[in-house]
Amino acid sequence: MKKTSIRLMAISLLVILMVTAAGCTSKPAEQQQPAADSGKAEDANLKPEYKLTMNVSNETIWGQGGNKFAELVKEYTGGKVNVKVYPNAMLTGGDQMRQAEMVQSGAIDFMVNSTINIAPTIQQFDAFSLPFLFPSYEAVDAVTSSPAGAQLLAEMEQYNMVGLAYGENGFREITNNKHPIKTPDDLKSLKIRVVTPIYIDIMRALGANAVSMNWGEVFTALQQGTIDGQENPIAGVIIPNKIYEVQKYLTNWHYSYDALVVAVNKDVWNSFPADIQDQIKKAAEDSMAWEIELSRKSIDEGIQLLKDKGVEVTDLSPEELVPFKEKTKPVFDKYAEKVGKDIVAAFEETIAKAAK
Ligand code: X2X
Repeated sequence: MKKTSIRLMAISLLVILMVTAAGCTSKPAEQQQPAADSGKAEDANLKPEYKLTMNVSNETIWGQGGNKFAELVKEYTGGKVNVKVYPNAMLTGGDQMRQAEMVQSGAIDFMVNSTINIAPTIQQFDAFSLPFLFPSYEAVDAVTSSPAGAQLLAEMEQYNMVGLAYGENGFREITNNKHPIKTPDDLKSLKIRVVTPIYIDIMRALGANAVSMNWGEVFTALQQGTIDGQENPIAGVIIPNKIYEVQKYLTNWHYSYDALVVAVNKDVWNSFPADIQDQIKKAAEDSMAWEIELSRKSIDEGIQLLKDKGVEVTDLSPEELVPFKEKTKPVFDKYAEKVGKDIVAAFEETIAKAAK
């Protein structure tokens, strides 16, 4: 072996020894933390961006609420937590029922999601969808601010999520392109798009032909006549999505209420120091209070706009609603069983008290 090769080998060996030795002299943990601007070591755990999913566009009232939440999180945390809003269920490729599941797994950090879309993951949330359960906004508010409402949010922890606040998608009204709906008979054989099993059962109980479809496909399906109708809140969803361009008739029947929930993956939540948790919780509460107010104050204006656009609006009296309630009662009972009778009883009790 030549002298130069031996010298090279010796140098390599020395370099290896030096690198290994450097690796072994580890510094104390706190010295390894990158210096955070704020000087708080715990903030170093924050991610540069947190993903938030919602099913609808930024223009909907729900969408505006989601964006308000992101804005307030930034403001209240002094810019430390940056939530990026992904609308139109784009993070789940339009699959609206998978959003909650992805927050559960941690693939998505936050959601502003409706109880309809959460129910496939946490069945108890079907409690909100029970047909004709809520007679008024007062009843809704009584429930969301009741111990039973809080218990449902707390239930999310069993599914690796933390529920932060309720918002509002709204009372769901039905639209179609064939004729006014005044009695259950008018629904016979109409092809109505819905989302989850409880709604499929409700529509079938009323004689309609129910079709489950992701929201992102609904406008085109209505336009092309693949379906005759759909049901959604007027101000929150129907107007911002210009559903009036492809639907001639709307019936105000308030048959089902859809709440929103702001929630976060539990591991993400636990990664936040207590002060940031408080700020995020407050951002959820304040943004949703703002969103609920906007949703309600836009209804009258929304109905007027529909009429101006040529939609025939039908209001049903309490008497006219009776046959709809009767026909859907078996569906109510079936899902009350699935949801848990305790929750439903607590909801009903709260609603009865609110009516007094
Ligand atoms: O898909 C719907 O109908 C919508 C937009 O209301 C929900 O996400 C439940």
